[in-house]
Amino acid sequence: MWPSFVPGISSCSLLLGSSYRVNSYQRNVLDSQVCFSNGFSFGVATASYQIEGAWNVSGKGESIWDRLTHAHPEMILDHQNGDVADGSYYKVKEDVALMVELGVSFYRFSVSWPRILPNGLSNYVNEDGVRYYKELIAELHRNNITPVVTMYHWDLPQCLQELGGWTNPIMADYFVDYARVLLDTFGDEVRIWLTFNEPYSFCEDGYGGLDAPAANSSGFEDYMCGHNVLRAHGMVYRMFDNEYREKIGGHMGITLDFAWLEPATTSVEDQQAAETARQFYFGWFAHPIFSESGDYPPIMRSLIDENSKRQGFHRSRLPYFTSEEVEMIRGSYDFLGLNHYTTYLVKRGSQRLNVQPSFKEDMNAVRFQRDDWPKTNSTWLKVVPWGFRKLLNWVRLNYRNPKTLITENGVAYPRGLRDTKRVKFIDSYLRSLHTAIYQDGCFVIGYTYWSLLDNFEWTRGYTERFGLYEVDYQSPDLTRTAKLSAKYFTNVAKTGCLPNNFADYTYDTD
Ligand code: GBH
Repeated sequence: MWPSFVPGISSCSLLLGSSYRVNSYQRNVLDSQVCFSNGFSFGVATASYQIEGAWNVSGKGESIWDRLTHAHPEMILDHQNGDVADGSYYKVKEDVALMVELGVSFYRFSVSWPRILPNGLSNYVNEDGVRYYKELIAELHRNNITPVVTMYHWDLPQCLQELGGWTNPIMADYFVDYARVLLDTFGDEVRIWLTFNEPYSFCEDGYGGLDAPAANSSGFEDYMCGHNVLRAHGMVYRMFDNEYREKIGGHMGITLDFAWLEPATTSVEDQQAAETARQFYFGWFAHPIFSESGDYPPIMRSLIDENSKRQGFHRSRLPYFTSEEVEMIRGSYDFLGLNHYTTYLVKRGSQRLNVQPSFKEDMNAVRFQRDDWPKTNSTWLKVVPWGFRKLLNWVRLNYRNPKTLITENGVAYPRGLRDTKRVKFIDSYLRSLHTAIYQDGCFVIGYTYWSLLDNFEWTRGYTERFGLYEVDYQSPDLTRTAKLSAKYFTNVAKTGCLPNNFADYTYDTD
């Protein structure tokens, strides 16, 4: 799935002639049709806690999401949990068959740390956890689907949270031990690794907010979490580089989420506020790894240092890396995994939260969305396809055009198989992505739809459905049924082209 082409303006020519994928699936290719080049891959994604269920069977340990949903169901919108979820733990063949139907070339899933190491530590490996992921990986290979494996998609072993979780510096060492188990166990069959999914989300929402472990300590614990996660990522990447790459090959990256941040007005003040917000929301994790100079973004460093001082703290609330750590983390990637869903406008100003110091107060900028942007079934997600192109270009210009895999993009709408809105969402975002690649020269090698299946959406429970396949949570076998968007995505994945019209995908009644 790793193309040799280096995109640039000239790669526009790829749109003509020879690099069309021509197969029996392709109908009436017109010259104007929007096509991705041959090397470009399409896939789908999920995450362990959101789909597996089987939360306490066959030796699995408790995770921080098991704990939160059991102890505080009132903190989940529908008071539900991932105990059963989509039952994917029991449906390896069934789920992979859906991917075969879609014609995708890769599957991004995550490994549950407490399923492999029930207590979090590597002195005891749970063999049934190993068996499950081995079966899944083998079934993928049998069907020519490349596994893309995320080591950490938010389900920390509860035992490690008792030690402070990601706020404790020793967590980086324990993550290295866990990663070593994964590389030793699955390294021969997995070539593409992501260390973390969206550190911003789990540090800010988990340690700064009310996602598990719900530490709700923004401006302190979020920064500690980020610091240790960046160290953990760098350490695992260096271990991979020094001890595994030659033996087993492969590629390692990290997935960061980036909602595009557009200035609310053309005023210099708002332009600056938007750029500061980009450095806080995205640069916090991207700058130490992907920038030429490494370390935290200078604006983040100086604002948090100044604020901390003014607030009477003896030291900055944003920890400092040693110069060895800066070097270790700088450049610790083979590719960037990018999650993108939506866009916000930004203006200068305080949130006036009137509380303790916080991440949002530190940046002195406010983020909001326009009421006339199309709504979805997620309060935070409005449909703004042009933001996709803008953020990809910002990444290209700021981080020397890194090789990028879109590891998530998707949308939730109310239950229903005739999901024409989802078809339009995917189509419009893919058009924006296409322009970024073939007109602007952004180096993007693949696109992953979130998600294969409806699933447990964290604090939103089962109220938000992102799947190409609907899951019937009332049926005993958790029946999966293709939505219209699955049919659309099949066509895209198999031809590499976007259909010229939606005639096949829309209904008169819509
Ligand atoms: C992704 O994050 C996750 O990686 C994935 O697990 C998840 O299923 C998918 O989104 C869809 O939700 O509710 O107003 O507090 C995307 C980034 C960051 C978006 C946290 C939602 C919470 C906003 N997410 N954010 S709010």
